[in-house]
Amino acid sequence: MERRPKRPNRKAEQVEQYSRNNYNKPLTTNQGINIANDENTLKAGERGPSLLEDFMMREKLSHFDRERIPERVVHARGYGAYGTFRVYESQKALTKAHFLQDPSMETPVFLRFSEVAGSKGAAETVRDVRGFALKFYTEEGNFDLVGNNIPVFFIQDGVKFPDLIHAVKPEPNNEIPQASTAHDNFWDFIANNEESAHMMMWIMSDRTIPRSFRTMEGFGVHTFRLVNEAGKAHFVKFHWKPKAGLHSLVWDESQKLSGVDPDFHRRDLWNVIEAGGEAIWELGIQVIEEKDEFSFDFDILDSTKLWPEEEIPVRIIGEMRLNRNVENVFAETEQVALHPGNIVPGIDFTDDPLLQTRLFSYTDTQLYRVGTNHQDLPINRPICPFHNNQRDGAMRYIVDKGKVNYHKNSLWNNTPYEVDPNKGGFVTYPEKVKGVKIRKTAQSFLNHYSQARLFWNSMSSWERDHIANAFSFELGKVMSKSVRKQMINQIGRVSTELATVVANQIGVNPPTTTESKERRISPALSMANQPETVQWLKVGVLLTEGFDGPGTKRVVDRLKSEGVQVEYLSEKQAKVDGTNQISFIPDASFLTGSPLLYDSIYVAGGKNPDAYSVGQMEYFIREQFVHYKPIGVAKNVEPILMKLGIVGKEGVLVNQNEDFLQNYLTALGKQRFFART
Ligand code: HDE
Repeated sequence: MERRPKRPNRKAEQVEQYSRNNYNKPLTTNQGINIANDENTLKAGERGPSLLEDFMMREKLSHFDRERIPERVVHARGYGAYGTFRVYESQKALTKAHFLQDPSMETPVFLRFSEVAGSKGAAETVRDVRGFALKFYTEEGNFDLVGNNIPVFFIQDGVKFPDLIHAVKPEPNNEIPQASTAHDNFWDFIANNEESAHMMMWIMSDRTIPRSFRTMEGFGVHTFRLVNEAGKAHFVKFHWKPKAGLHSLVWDESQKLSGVDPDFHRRDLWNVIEAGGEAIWELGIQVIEEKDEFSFDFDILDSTKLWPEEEIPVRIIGEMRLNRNVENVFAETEQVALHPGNIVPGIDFTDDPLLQTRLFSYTDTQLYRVGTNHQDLPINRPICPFHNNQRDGAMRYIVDKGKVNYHKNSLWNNTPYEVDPNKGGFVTYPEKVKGVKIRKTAQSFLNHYSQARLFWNSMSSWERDHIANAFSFELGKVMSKSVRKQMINQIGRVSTELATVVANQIGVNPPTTTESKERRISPALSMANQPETVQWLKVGVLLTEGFDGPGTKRVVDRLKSEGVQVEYLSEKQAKVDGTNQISFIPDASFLTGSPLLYDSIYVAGGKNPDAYSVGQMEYFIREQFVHYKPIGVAKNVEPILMKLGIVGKEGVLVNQNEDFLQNYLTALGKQRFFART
């Protein structure tokens, strides 16, 4: 086969060719003229007026005036990083996709995470679905897997997407609320579009307030096809399983974090990568044989349904590691043009009506948002050569040589030539289609409540509490009494118990609808019981003058040796001295730091701390406690625990014996103690 040569890190090398380093260079105009004075416009006399002939000022300002491109109509707030993907073993039996054949081959990737509803500058920890959009730069061209952190979607047919998004976004008359679904229009849409029932359960779960991009699952959502060399196809769903486990914030924390650090998620990813770490996911696939297309009690082409993992197991087939930050967020993350229609030989679409519409929308939006030649930009270029007769257009970058720009031709021996399918030319899977032209939802798409109920059945008790609270918050913000009532009836079709709790909370009558009869559970849907890991968790160590030097150092050293990120906090950002000549320089003061920024705190305290410091230690401990986080304190800080009435509570540990360090690490690994409720 005419496979292209293997070259790892080709994307990094490619982007480097287009990169520029301005450090220690003379300041020039875009025409290369050295600039002698960048602080004053050219004026007639010292006190003006300014002169139009000032080409330096004109160039600088008119470029500035055009610095923005339209933000994405959805997923405007996003953050990306580069990495690599490697398959564990050849998937030859399922697909001929080149990047899924050879375990020794690393395929460069770029991943953009995003929040759907908010504008480009919205806070990151809001309750929202997260985008999980990946570009694989394969040797056979770009494959984009543009997914979300939730496996199902609100609607079944893409023609309803503008309605959904209009309803989600701030209301048009007053542009309120920003980056939040807690308003009338959104819940009016949900109440009146029954197909959203399953998704509504997911978005009210903790999945929509992730702790970190690194602790989210990713899903391709749609059913795709994998096609092997012999032309045999299988239906497939793609899953990304985070190595750091699946973890979320709690609602109170996520709301406060929106103020304390609106960049909480990007800061986390950036810092971990800058510190030499990696964000790691495994790629899993669920596979269904073509002959089994109709063997399930849901339609496999319906994007509001998942394939229960207990019924159709997820096979882990590879690993992705994000390990390189971008150099320039605009040039790379903002201009990246992701598109679920970018596929490579061995992968193909299905008739999922949501996917089919997306195939139109993404090219269209990139043409508007980035421009005709968006594919030429460094972030979007394939790493393999690409040749065709497409020419010109705004901002054409490639200089195509020669006089032939059409197919077929004889002057250039009919090149660029079509590639034989046996040598890598893309052939669409020859799916048989037949039917009358019709605008209608398939009968098999009409059961909207079984899987919504399956999700509810599969939740642990604390997850159920969080869902009930989330509904109560969101619907409590709905002004229209009619929409509130409609929503209670809608939730009532999933669970009478849930609807009744929420109804009680928001002051409307219990549901009059009947709940789904589905009684199955799918343990894979619950976030409880995650593998315990402490790597990259962030612990804040609170110190005041005269803290126990050796004891604190022992704790810090052990945490660091386990891969925990440690930061010191104190009253001021100046050196704090402990006993035995041990001192630390705080990373933050009580003023610039916040308990919300840490997965746990260790309060070392000090000798006779002043009232302000004691108050701050109390505040940090209380916030950590109500957010269910593990807390470690030195023996002399125990009185604060007593005052707060939390001595001996789960995950609250005092450094008073040999076992403390191990117990504290175990508590850190558990991350949250929801039993405290
Ligand atoms: Fe998108 N979506 N979408 N979407 N989507 C966009 O493309 C659209 C859908 C998703 O980081 C837009 O470049 C339609 C499902 C992500 O750059 C736009 C429909 C899923 C991103 C668009 C859907 C997604 C987008 C806006 C219904 C999960 C961000 C800017 C048929 C599988 C990608 C852009 C990035 C972005 C249209 C539904 C995920 C307008 C019409 C389902 C992660 O083209």
